[in-house]
Amino acid sequence: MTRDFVWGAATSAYQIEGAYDEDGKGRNVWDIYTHEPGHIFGGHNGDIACDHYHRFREDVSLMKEIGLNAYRFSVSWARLLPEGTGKVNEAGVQFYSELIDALLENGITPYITLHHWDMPYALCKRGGWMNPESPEWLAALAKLAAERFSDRVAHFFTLNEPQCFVGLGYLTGVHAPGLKCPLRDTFEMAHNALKAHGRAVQTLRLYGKQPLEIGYAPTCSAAYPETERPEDVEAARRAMFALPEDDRNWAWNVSWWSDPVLLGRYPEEGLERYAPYLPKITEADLKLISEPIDVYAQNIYNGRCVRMGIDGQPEWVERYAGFPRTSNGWPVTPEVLYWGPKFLYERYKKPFYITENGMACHDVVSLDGRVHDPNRIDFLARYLRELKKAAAEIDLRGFFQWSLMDNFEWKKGYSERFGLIFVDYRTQKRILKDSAEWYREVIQTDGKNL
Ligand code: IFM
Repeated sequence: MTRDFVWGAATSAYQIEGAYDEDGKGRNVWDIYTHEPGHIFGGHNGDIACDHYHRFREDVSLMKEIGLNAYRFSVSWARLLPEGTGKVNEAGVQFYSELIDALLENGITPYITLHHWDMPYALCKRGGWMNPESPEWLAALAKLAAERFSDRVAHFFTLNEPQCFVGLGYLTGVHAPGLKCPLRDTFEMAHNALKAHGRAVQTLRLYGKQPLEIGYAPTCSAAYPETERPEDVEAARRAMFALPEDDRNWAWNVSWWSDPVLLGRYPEEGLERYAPYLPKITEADLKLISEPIDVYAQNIYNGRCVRMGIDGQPEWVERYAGFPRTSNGWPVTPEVLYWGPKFLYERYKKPFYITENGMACHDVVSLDGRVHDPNRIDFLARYLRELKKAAAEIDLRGFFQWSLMDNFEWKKGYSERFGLIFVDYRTQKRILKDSAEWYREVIQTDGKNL
């Protein structure tokens, strides 16, 4: 890795902060959704979560102990703007201000994500992403963040995984706000969310108090080739940017979410195939959506192996019985951290970050009082070796492990643990897992020990 490669870890507001109704915070869609019965494993919610709102100083000390260069966190929109726009909640501003100061005092660079799924409920009631004003709503949050934080924070991401907050929130309805909308509505929401990204970029630039590095962080399941034969590589490249076969799964694709942002146009194939569902898309919209950004990122956890079929079409390679999986059932496919960044960089030619990668394990506190997580160490070592190969070929800026600490894993509640830090939710006691100690060495040696 280059000397200035950024080694970090990531979290999001709803998943760790708790304090869901304290100090003037407004409700967001997750506060409402988790309080309705039947949605979340065990009836869990983020009311207290990791109580990071009250314990952030301890958490920053632990980040320092791990040796993190950087910490990526999201701001809770409704903590800053309880109604989504308008009146500012000064207590919320103060919380993030103190967090930022604590990070800087400990030599940890803050990276802010503006929106990680927790839209204020007041905005959801006004139609959420269906409302044509929604791009202006995100711009209001961006303005506040720029005005109040960008004197000390130079790195911002606009949206985290829009695939999920549109696809899971409004299409399959398994995430907040839990709606099953017609396909055409979800395409309109996606278009508005992309416009919101563009407005956030413009606003951050306008009000930023220093030159900012601004990026966008969608997610993907990457395709990787079965062999390095040029035909298989080409098959994987094509599969990586192809549209899902089933229109009901349309949100799970790379090109629809990234081509407009980085190339200034929706993919031609999608414009044809989705024509019956599409809102009016103007040149002005595309100009806004493709407002230049500095860096591009993806959250990549796994993917699928592809070969070129005898018919000249990419075909999926079946997984063998007993294929390695994480505790939440996701396949372990380290190759995605080489081929994913490489394919994305080839197409979009932007300096690149991995903004999330990591695994869920059923971690426990052992008799010796420690948390031994050899599976996570093995997982990260395999994935980071692949990323190191990519770093030798593309402009790769950093890696953020998901997650800094165990936290509220959406539909799965607290049943899945992704952290480098174990959290006992009964006592809020934190324990560094073995993987945190291991990650410290990776950071100290700049990946040479991988
Ligand atoms: O916990 C989530 C995160 O909020 C978004 N990306 C995937 C993670 C693991 O599911």
